[in-house]
Amino acid sequence: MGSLRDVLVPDIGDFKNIPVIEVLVKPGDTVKAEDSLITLESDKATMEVPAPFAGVVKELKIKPGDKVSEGAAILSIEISDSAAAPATAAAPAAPQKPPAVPAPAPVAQAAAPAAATAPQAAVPAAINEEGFALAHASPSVRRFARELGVDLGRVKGSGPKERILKEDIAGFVKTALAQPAGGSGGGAGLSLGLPAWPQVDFAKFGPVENLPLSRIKKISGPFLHRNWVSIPHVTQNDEADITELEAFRKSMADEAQKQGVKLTPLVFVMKAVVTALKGHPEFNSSLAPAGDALILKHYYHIGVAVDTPGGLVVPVVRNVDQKGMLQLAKELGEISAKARDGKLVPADMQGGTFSISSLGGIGGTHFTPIINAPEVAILGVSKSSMKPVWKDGQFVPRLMMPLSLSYDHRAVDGAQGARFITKLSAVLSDIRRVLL
Ligand code: CAO
Repeated sequence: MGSLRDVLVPDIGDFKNIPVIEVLVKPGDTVKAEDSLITLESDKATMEVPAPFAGVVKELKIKPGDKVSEGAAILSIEISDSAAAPATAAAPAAPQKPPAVPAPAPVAQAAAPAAATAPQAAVPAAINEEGFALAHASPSVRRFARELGVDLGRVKGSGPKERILKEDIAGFVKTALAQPAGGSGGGAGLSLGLPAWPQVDFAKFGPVENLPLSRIKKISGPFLHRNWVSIPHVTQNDEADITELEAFRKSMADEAQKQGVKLTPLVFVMKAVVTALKGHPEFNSSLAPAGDALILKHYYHIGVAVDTPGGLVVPVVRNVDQKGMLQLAKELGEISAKARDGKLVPADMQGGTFSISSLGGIGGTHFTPIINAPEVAILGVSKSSMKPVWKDGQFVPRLMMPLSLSYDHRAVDGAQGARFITKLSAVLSDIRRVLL
């Protein structure tokens, strides 16, 4: 049987009646000298009271919310007789400074310079020191955050006055780990060093309603996010003069209809894209896993973004180079109907080498399509409109189709991007070029 000793609140400077915000131990816990026992928090600082000696916690004499000053008994610790030093054997009856109490470590809560935070070993690069220093958290919570490499500046506190608790850090890490690669919102912040996602109670500002994301959106969102943040996109815009093409398309409409297909501008764009890809094979490629080579593909499978009631899907039309316009129109009609009916199987969406996203049937001018990895480029098509174009010394009305080419700058240089879109425009301006 060892001896019981009270641990008292040590000299904490001029502070009096400081609230206890955390009790970090419970009866039965074995503590080592300098292990944190409780956390006190004044208006200006948060500090932890460490154990002055090792032993087993017997009885707590305070609870969170109590207010304490120097000399107040915090808890009693049983020290084994062999461990007790003769000079400190008797527990003081009256408040006094406990023997050999290490000074509590205050942590400033505002405007603290980064260097004010104590433990600096192995700080993960993603931690923003300034945000970490300013975060409202006790030293033990700070230590815990350091151990896990969590930037406190990005954790929302659920304690009183939004103080960050251990559970908040655990929750933050769990959320981040639950994110697919790249994550979303706050999760991505963990790996990208971004500030936490704003947590706003929108209902405070007006009526709101919760609309769950569709299954497709839930699945595709993280992939879109990954592609957007991990591929250095460049979007090159242009306008193709499709006046002649449109005249030809309209002249073919009846014939197409007789065959039960709808010959839309997109079919011509698909064919023109393949001609441009053949002249610029790096656009029909993927980066090798090591990032040191392009895998050029000698087949032309074009993914087409289809807007369905459930969300966006990208089925693939295969061997576009080997098919005529009417055949492509038929396949496009079939695959987009299958997509809208929610009947696509994974194989329908695999093996694409380049994608097209056409919003031409809806409207808008240019937009930035997101590359469909592991492809390296995607073409966005917007709604054609009549425009005055300067030609042969005068303005003439021409039907112009807006094009937006996003490409992965790791795989394709800007000059190549400009050449590709110029070639594509030229082919669309004179569709006979697909024959060359
Ligand atoms: N300029 C002007 N009109 C165009 C056009 C363009 N660039 N592209 C199509 N049109 C016209 C068509 O000629 C058709 O006109 P009519 O009804 O008068 O014949 C109309 O727009 C509708 O075309 P469509 O949508 O039926 O056919 P499509 O071949 O152009 O496109 C498909 C097929 C499946 C790609 C399309 O229906 C679709 O889903 N588009 C949306 C794709 C999308 O959401 N992309 C965004 C991805 S990023 O979130």
